[in-house]
Amino acid sequence: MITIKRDLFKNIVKIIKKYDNIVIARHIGPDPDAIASQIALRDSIRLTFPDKNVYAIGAGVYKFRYLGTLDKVECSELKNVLLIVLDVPNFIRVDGIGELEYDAILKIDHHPSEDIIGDVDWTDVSKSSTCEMITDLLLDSKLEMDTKIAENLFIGIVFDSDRFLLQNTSLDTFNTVYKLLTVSKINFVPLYDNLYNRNFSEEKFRAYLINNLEISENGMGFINVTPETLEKYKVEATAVSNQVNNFYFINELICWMFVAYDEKNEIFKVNIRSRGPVINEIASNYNGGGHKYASGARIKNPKDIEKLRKDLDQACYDYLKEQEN
Ligand SMILES: [Mn+2]
Repeated sequence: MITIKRDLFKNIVKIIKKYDNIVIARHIGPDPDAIASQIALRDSIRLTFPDKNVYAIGAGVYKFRYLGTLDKVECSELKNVLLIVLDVPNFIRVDGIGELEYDAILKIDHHPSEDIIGDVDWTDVSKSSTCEMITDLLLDSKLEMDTKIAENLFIGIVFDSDRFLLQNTSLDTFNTVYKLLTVSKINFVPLYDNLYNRNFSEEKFRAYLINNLEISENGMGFINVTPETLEKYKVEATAVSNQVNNFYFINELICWMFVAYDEKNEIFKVNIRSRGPVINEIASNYNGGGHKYASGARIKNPKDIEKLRKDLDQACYDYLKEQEN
């Protein structure tokens, strides 16, 4: 096992070494794991190989600006590019590579694999986060790490594992974090401020969700938040997805589906979490996917929202029946 990993890390460093132009991309609608892994790996490659041009691309998110700045680069002008894809398994959800011509792909991801297959490919669904994987890589290869890189990696792991609460947290996660903290000596408690500080308006919005969530007798929670409601609570559509992890450990909820209409892209954004049935296969029928118990979907037709809701309710029903036996 250890040798396999050593070979893998060697191959990752080898392909990075081979290219002078490197573009690092991740998924649309990024979360802290996506952006932190991207910026941490970019900064590490820059630190290790100062002569390389390394860019972290994709739309920036204002509230994650503490992680660092992304690069504005004219992709169509780059030649001989290594594309590094992080935290996303399918081309359709990669942000900002439309104009890019690349010669090879290095993929590092913890989602079930889809159509992106890297020339060097490290896909491991047992990992809590892409940041956990990048941490392993940096700790066990010649790629360098400084304080800011370590802080970003820590934030990404904490976010994606929801403070080590979620099922994706493993002994490996703790082992990696232990090593990360030991080597980097970062002061990690203050880092929680950026992740968890919020406005009171968001808490009021959470109260709205709690008061208006419909729960079926099978333990399926559902809410469709209208643009008017978002306006009333002075929150963005992203506030809906930000809240979805706050509904774990509620006895009456097995699975929950939050919907918000994204006016800019004219699409319903759906976030699903489960403590019972596997949901990513169901989500994949609705232009979605993700992890076994944490998935999303992007839906055009409102009728599909009801269909998906029914499918998830049925999955909860089946799950409960199975538990009885
Ligand atoms: Mn992730």
